[in-house]
Amino acid sequence: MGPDAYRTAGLRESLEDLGHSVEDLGNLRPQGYAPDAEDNDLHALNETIAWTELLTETAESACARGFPIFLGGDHSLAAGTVAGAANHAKALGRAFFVLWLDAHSDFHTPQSTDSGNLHGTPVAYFAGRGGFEGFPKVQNPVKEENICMIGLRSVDAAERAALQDTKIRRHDMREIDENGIARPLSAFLEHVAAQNGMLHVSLDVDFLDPSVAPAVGTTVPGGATVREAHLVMEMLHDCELVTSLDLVELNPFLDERGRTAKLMVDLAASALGRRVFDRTTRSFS
Ligand code: 4U7
Ligand code: MN
Ligand code: MN
Ligand code: MN
Repeated sequence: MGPDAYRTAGLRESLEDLGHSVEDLGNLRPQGYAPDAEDNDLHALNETIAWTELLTETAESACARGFPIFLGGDHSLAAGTVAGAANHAKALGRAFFVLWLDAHSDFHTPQSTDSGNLHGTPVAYFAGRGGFEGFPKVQNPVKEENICMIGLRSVDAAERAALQDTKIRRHDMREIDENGIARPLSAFLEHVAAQNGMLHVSLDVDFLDPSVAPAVGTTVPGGATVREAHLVMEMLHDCELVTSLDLVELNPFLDERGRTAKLMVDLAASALGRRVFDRTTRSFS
């Protein structure tokens, strides 16, 4: 139901108001996957594998057509969208980067997850961690140092242990409270710009504080404010490095008169250029 909630909240109109031409490619649905084995502890394993295959192909071709915005749906979709966007960057000979805006690190493997929820695994998948039997092989794993997580406040012990051995950039809410959100983002964008990279942004609704974005199954208190989130999106537009975007984890059944969907649409509009006043500076340093 997520994609339709974004449509109802006026995603197309918001982007057209900014002068963009918008093509809605409609809803996807994978076909013909087998039922899961009885002894399997992972939720919707075969369906998620089928989604990953379909989305990897779809994302790669969509990246060649324009600036794709992938509407979820749960965050497991990023296994496919990021893998596909990475393939596209590789074909162009460009470096590829991911900004992960989320309360969670989503760095479980199918073996380490306690919940069996595959939406807690996509970063491990596209970073090339093993253990994803049955999933398509990741052709172009995203380099650890090219991944930046902002908004963290719920990281499971197994994820924390695995992340400790990586070069993934991690910024939790405490750091944002102390130093502001612009500082770690600027540092990462400098790094992307230095390599003339292509940047995929994955925005999980639960990056936001549940008081402003209640429509998500995995609320964690202490999230980003409306202004922190808009500032991130405004800086992302100004840097001119973003080439694809996920809007994920919206559950319209949990929304209050569409306000979470509307906020997510407004954030997408900020990322694509909406401003109150023109600014003369386009620098992010
Ligand atoms: B989301 C969790 F245990 N880590 O694995 C898990 F806390 O895409 C949550 O970021 C995963 O919303 C959340 O189930 C996945 C849990
Ligand atoms: Mn997530
Ligand atoms: Mn999350
Ligand atoms: Mn989730």
